[in-house]
Amino acid sequence: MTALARLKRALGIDTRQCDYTYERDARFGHVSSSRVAEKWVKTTCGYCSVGCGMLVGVKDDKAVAVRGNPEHPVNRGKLCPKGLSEHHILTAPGRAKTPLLRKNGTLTPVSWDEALDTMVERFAGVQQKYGADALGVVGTGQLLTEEFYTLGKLVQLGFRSRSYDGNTTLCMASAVSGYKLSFGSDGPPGSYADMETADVVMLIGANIADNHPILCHRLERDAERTLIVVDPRVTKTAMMADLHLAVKPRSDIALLNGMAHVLIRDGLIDSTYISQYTDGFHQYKEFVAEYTPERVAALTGLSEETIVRVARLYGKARAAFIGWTMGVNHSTQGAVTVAAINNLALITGNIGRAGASPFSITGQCNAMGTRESGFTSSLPGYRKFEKQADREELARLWGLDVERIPTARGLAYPDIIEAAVAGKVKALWFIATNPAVSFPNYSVLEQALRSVDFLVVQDGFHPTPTSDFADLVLPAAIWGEKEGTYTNSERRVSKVNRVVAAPGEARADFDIFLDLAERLGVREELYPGWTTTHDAYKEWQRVSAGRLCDYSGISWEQIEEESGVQWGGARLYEDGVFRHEGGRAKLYNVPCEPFVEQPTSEYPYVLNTGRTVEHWHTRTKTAKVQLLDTMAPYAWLEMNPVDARRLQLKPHDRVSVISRRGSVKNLELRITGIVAPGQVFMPFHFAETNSNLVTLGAFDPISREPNFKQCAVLVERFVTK
Ligand SMILES: Nc1nc2c(c(=O)[nH]1)N[C@H]1C(S)=C(S)[C@@H](COP(=O)(O)OP(=O)(O)OC[C@H]3O[C@@H](n4cnc5c(=O)[nH]c(N)nc54)[C@H](O)[C@@H]3O)O[C@H]1N2
Ligand SMILES: Nc1nc2c(c(=O)[nH]1)N[C@H]1C(S)=C(S)[C@@H](COP(=O)(O)OP(=O)(O)OC[C@H]3O[C@@H](n4cnc5c(=O)[nH]c(N)nc54)[C@H](O)[C@@H]3O)O[C@H]1N2
Ligand code: SF4
Ligand SMILES: [Mo]
Repeated sequence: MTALARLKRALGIDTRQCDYTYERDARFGHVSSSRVAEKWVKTTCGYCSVGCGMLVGVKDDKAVAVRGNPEHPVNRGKLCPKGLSEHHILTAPGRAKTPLLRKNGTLTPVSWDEALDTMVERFAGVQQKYGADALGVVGTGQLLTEEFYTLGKLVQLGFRSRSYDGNTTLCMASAVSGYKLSFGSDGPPGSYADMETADVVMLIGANIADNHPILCHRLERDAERTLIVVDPRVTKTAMMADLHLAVKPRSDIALLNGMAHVLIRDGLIDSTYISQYTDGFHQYKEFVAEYTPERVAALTGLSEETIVRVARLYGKARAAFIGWTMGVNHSTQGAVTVAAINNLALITGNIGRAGASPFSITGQCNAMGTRESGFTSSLPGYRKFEKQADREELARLWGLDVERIPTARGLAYPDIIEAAVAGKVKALWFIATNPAVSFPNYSVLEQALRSVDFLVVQDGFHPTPTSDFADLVLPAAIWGEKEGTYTNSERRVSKVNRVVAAPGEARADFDIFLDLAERLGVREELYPGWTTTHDAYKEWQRVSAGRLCDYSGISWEQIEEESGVQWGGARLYEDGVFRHEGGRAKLYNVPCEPFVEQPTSEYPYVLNTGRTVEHWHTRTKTAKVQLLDTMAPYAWLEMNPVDARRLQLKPHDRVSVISRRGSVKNLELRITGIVAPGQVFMPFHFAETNSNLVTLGAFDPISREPNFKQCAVLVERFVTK
């Protein structure tokens, strides 16, 4: 036994777990007794949608350590660097601790009473003058399900505004729309376990090694399984693959259609499944006939042999799994690319069986919770705004007049921003999102923030690049300071528990919402007798009963006992009954189109943006965790050696990235074969070198998701003036 293992055993720590705090201390030869926990609180990680179970060590009412929960079915005791250091976030500097109202140009501390009375009054003023939809509200995928459910009712039924959406439109909207197109409803059909069972796993635009690290354990090298990764970059995930397909940007649809062409040509389809459970095969077959390997090779940059080989691998698999993330969703063709993925699964019967699923890996810890309960792109419980029966059912469940329930979704996030610029939305309320860093084409966003009459930012931290613009800052409790549930990518509902008290006067978002309802005079009507998030959960159970996302049989107690319960069981659509009228899935003809802003001689490079393992989005949290921030303290630009040579640039040179919309100055250059010639990549995490100064305001016509992954840029040496 190693010294470290002995030390861990002496401290009562399971040696199979990797606990950063103790490992580091052990290396320095001492264990600080101030970090030895008195108790361990069971909870779920608050970063990504993998949804790892963890235990947070508490001493003297402070979070002092984190361990993976060995009993949790998702992570089996393991955690990634962000999870392992998550307790530090609960003592991080920079928290918002008191409400702040702008008075004579300065954000000034005020009481909660003054803050919320002012907010209700200013919103009412705007709505009386410009109409109910002049209030725009943008939520997040990072609250508790109980909070989303409460907020949706507050915005749509209390404030009566339909201009309501979430940062999830920057993220999962294309997956939601694609599932609706193919299957008639949102809802990822498979489970993580399917990645282990499948004999072919294809990941498209998903860099799980950086962004869902604990999922990598499902794909540990196995002679029985072929891992195919489709990504223009040689990511860490591509390096894990048996076959990496470095496709040209946005040629995924051509690849998928080309695979379908080969599958049909070579008889590798499941004709029984197609005829029993799908519509549209005849026209689809004619359509993909044009996607010959030769044509697809030209579109994707892959060889004809590779296209045929991948199609045959997929078609001959006993069970094949396709996972995707933002390399698919972040596109003006995101929703239809998802439909093209679903097409492949349907024609081969790779759905509703162990190992066989088209599977959108979600992003934020509770992106799923908001999709199901949020009241943004659909009514709670995946009900449809346009369906009379759905509205009537909800009205009955809520004891409300059916006229109160909107008959169509309101503006999506980018359209709320546009409406603010156009002077139609006159008040904005952002909850747990930081658009000044995360929204594309910053200059338009800034105009929106500056042109509204009243801007409220509700965040756990202040200042943030967005809260700097606010007229009112509401300080919120964050993960670790409140109780409720998150639902992960595989539909697993897990419990999130309170570890410590929120700092200063910060309050849980849930309590802020109820207080606002009280001031609006709708608390008893919308939330009868509610005091805790458990009350919200119990109502959500009743409202979701009988729906695809049915929580009615999943009690908090059961979730705690079983370390998470999947709604819908291990997989959906086992019976082949889909959610379209008539119960059949639909096949779509999806043409492959060039991306919106093609490179030119003036702007010759395609800029790709994304993530790195150490940081979370806009770094309001991870910049304050020293361990993470010292590993990746600033942004960089990846460029291929061929291009660097042409521009006479050397490694570590300082460069600027310039587009038609703006420029990012003074980035470190990394010269690397990770990116192909003609392409460059930068992370979007860093406010000080904000990639969204240059990105494009182009959105998917169906999902309204931004095209974050391709725009045309020029790269120049940065010179200090
Ligand atoms: N460490 C960390 N983990 C995270 C997050 C984080 O901020 N940090 N955020 C979470 C969230 S909200 C999300 S949504 C997920 C995102 O997880 P991912 O989607 O894995 O993250 P990205 O880096 O945005 O993009 C993934 C890949 O898409 C590729 N791509 C770009 N263009 C194309 C294309 O045309 N075709 C294909 N096939 N691929 C393309 C990029 O090269 C990139 O490697 O991560 C979650 N996990
Ligand atoms: N260029 C480019 N831009 C992108 C992307 C990209 O790949 N490229 N990815 C996009 C994607 S997929 C996403 S999901 C978005 C993410 O973009 P954002 O949503 O803007 O990112 P976060 O930094 O997670 O912002 C969450 C905010 O909520 C606060 N917060 C955390 N917990 C709580 C809480 O419990 N209550 C409250 N009230 N506040 C809380 C945090 O302090 C933080 O300020 O970025 C998008 N933007
Ligand atoms: S993989 Fe995701 S859920 Fe798991 S520890 Fe890391 S950030 Fe948390
Ligand atoms: Mo996301």
